[in-house]
Amino acid sequence: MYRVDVITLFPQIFDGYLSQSLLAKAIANGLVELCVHNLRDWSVDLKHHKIDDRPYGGGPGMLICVEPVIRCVEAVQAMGSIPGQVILLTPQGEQLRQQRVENLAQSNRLILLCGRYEGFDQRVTDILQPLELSIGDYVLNGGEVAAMVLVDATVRMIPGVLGDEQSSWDDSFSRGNRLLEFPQYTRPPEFRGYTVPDVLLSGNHQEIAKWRQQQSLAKTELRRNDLFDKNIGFPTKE
Ligand code: 6GU
Repeated sequence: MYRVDVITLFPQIFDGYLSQSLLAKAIANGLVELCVHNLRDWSVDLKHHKIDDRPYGGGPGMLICVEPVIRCVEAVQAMGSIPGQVILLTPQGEQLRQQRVENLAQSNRLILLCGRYEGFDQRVTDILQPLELSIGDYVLNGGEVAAMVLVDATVRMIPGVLGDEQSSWDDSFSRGNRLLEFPQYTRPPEFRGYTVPDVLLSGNHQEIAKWRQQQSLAKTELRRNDLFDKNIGFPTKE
């Protein structure tokens, strides 16, 4: 059983995502357990359930206080048999790539801390020493969407979640493949003058495989030449 805990100030954001088919099925099949926790429940301010405050030294925005976060993470860790890998979603983190996703899918428990842009008191990271992850070089209003991206990418790599296990390892960006995908077609053979390439209708499997490989290579070279030469977790070009 793979367990994911999400700590957020906006737990409702995850409702729709949790009922999404692949994840819902993985949960129903007992492969994954996903628990969402409201950080506000661990506020030390009993009256207003406040969890943020103004930064020392001044500046705009509010920071999430260290105490409710640590109390919450410790309580959530105690809910499972292992403490799990704590992950802080922040635009200042390591950019998420497939290699990291595959590595996280081999863990058994993740605890995802969703921040807001102004962020947390520095002592949250000092104490928890979380793995800090970002999903790209743009700013989101909070870590929730990034957490969903991480869960989505990770859960599909857990054995048994996808019908055909091979299919996740064949994807673009997977360890087994470093090329973009070739174009695919289904019926009808012609629509508004747009036709299916003849080779795909030829029945010649060797030629089809060759064509697909060429298409993948050409598309990757054109769109993502960086995949060939940057160290982003792919095997190097032959
Ligand atoms: Cl993880 N959080 C926020 N707030 N913005 C982001 C991000 C995370 N990753 C990219 N942008």
